[in-house]
Formats: sequence, structure tokens, C-alpha cells
Amino acid sequence: LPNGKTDISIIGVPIDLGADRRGVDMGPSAIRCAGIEQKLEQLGYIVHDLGDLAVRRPAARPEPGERLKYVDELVRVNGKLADKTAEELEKGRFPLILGGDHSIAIGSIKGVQRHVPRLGVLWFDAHCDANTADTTPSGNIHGMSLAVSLGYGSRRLLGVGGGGKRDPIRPEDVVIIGARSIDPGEKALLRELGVRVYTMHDIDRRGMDQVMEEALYRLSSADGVHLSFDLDGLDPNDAPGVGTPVIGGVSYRESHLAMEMLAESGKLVSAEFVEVNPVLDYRNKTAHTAVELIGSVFGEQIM
Ligand code: 6HN
Ligand code: MN
Ligand code: MN
Ligand code: MN
Repeated sequence: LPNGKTDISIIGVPIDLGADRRGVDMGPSAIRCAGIEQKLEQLGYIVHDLGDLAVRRPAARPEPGERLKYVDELVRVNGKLADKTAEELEKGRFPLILGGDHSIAIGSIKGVQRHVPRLGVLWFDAHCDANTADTTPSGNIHGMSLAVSLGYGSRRLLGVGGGGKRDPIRPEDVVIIGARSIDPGEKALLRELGVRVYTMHDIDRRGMDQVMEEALYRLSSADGVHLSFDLDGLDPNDAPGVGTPVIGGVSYRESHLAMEMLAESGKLVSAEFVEVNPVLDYRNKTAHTAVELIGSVFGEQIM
């Protein structure tokens, strides 16, 4: 059990305002329908499903002239999520957050940081989500959340969850796995900071076992690890229901191996599964895959 905990709190964040394609706001429902609670109970956990955070649907279009689309509501919801996440850790429970688009990592990580002074982050994604207001090609905040956690981005996003009071995540405590679509500005920032990005090239060349072994070794200096799992890290054949698919991704088996190794490390303190888009899915396949992966994260083994 991660950190010896027996209680898991599920927090749904039905928001899609950080992304261009509508529909990931239905992610929490889809993952619940796919049987997350039963899966965790079978593994012996006590599950507290806290339902979904309230999300306002502001306008049909983002605020005109705003560089960061829907920033007001995203700042508000992420602040709530930071508080909720911290509250569950306070109770001794493991926060398992269901997105929603990937902008929610801003709030969840801020919340976990209140309890884990030196937090490591394992960012599983086709993208690096390391844009800032100056480099974003889209204005979509789901492409900025890792940059914010590292202390880069607009003042308003950095202020989420009383941001200033905590140091940002250290670059050496972040690993990205599965990247294959990186914007020029992101590349420059990640290079400058020295964040370790395991691209598909690394996975093809060295295999997921070696990549994960090295990634976990890097994260071992942190006090705990937060898993931020974007389903688009997987190959679109295995996870078709995502808003921003990129061909040539991590396979179903490789992703399971990664989660099994993460479980074995015993370092995990919190996790989120994001970007499931049931509108684009095939018979809830992506949500089912998410539930299977969550099983592996919480110690499920084949035998
Ligand atoms: N995600 N790099 C692109 C952007 O708009 O900044 C895509 C971001 C995708 C974000 O999948 O979480
Ligand atoms: Mn992402
Ligand atoms: Mn992504
Ligand atoms: Mn299974």
C-alpha cells in the first residue's frame, strides 16, 4: 500500500476549461462507470468517494483579450482542489484525483506540497505541459500546469492555493515520461532547468523498465512522489478517448509496468488521472484502461 495507507479519497474535478476540445469534464463520471471503486475495494482499500468539486460553466467563449483562456474559473477551482487535497492528506487518506483536463495538477500539487515539503513529481504525458503565458501556442492552461508547479507562469496561476508560501517543485525532483510533442518554448525552459524528460525515443531504445528504474532513482531524494497521469501518454490505439492524441505512444503493457514499478517504490503520496474524454472514446475503453492502471498503482499484481 502506498505509504502504508488504507484509506483512499476520490476527488472528481469535472472541468474542461483548460483544454480546447470539450468533453474531459465527463472524465470523472466515465472513470467511476468503469468501476474504480470496486477495483480499489477488491484490493482491500477503504474508499471515500467525495464526489465532484463544483465547476461553473462561465461563458461559451473565453474572456476576450485574455491570453490565458478561462483563467478566472481555473484559478478558483484549483484553489478549491488544493484545499481539498491537503484536507484529505491531513486525515491520513490518499488523495486520488480524477480529471478533468490537466490544468488541475496546479491545484493538486499545491495541496500536496502543504504536507510533503520536498515533493517529487512523475509526469506521464505525450506533452510536457511546460508552456508559460509567453510561450503558449494555444492559450490553454492545461499546457502550462507543470511550468506553474516549477514556479514559471503568470502571477495568477502561481498564486493558486497560497502559492507564494511554498517553494516550487525542484527541477531535479521532476521526471516526464512518454513525451513526444514538445513546443519550442517548453523545450527551452525544460533544458534550462535541467528537468529529465524521458521521451518515446528513450523508451524505445532502453525499454520502460530501465527508464522507470532511472526515473525512480532520481525521485528517491524527494520525501514523496505525486503521480500526474495524462492518459494521452498512452498510444491512441490503447487510449483513444483523449482530447489531444499523439501517435506513437506508450503501450498498454509498458504503462502497466511503469505503474507496477512505481507501486513497488513505496514513494507515492498522491495521484491524478486526467484528460479522459468519453465523447471521443470507444465504449469507455480509455476510462477502463485508467481503472486498470489505477489497480497497478495500488499494488495489483497479475499473480
Ligand atoms: N495536455 N503543448 C500544447 C499546448 O497547447 O500548450 C498541447 C498541450 C496539451 C496539454 O495534454 O495536458
Ligand atoms: Mn498533460
Ligand atoms: Mn497530454
Ligand atoms: Mn486488471
